[in-house]
Amino acid sequence: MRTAQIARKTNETEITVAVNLDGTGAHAMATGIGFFDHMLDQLSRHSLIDMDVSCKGDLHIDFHHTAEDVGIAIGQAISKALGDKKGIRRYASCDLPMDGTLTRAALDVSGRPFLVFRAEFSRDKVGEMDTELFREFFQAFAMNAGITLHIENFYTDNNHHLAESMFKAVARALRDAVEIDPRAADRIPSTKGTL
Ligand SMILES: [Mn+2]
Repeated sequence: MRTAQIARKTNETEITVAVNLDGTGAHAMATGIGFFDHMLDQLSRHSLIDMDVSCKGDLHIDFHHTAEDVGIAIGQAISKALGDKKGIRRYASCDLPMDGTLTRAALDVSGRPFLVFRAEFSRDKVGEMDTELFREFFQAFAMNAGITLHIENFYTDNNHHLAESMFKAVARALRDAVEIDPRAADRIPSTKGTL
């Protein structure tokens, strides 16, 4: 079973995450930030990775610690569930349109964490959430999942759709990249023999 659970507690946040890579996209999100929950719903739903995420964070300060630490914990859970990465497709990308917005996510489940993030919001917040925190989330996620992740927005006419297109594009690419390739199910997808 490609599943994992993470419990992470600091003076700033207390988080539990459970994932099943071979799920159906069943999820329960409780970060205390409505818009963030809405985005994480997309991440699970469109990756078909079951995700339970609970975070009690210091939201009275601001949303930074919660966004970053949830990214850390989800990344750790996915890395743990992947194990030795045997049989995965490894590379995937998705161009994701939402009305007048188009965003690409391309990723390599390589064990080499890296983030390229090219997107500019024209508002400081969507819902209650600071738009600068989406980069923080994906940075923490990529570093802890061990994924090379490129997110690029080509154009947008709506900040809600801009954020949502990122999460959906990453989700869809993640689904393809972590899926077992039946033609190579017993192999680790690297000529080095390890990822
Ligand atoms: Mn929406």
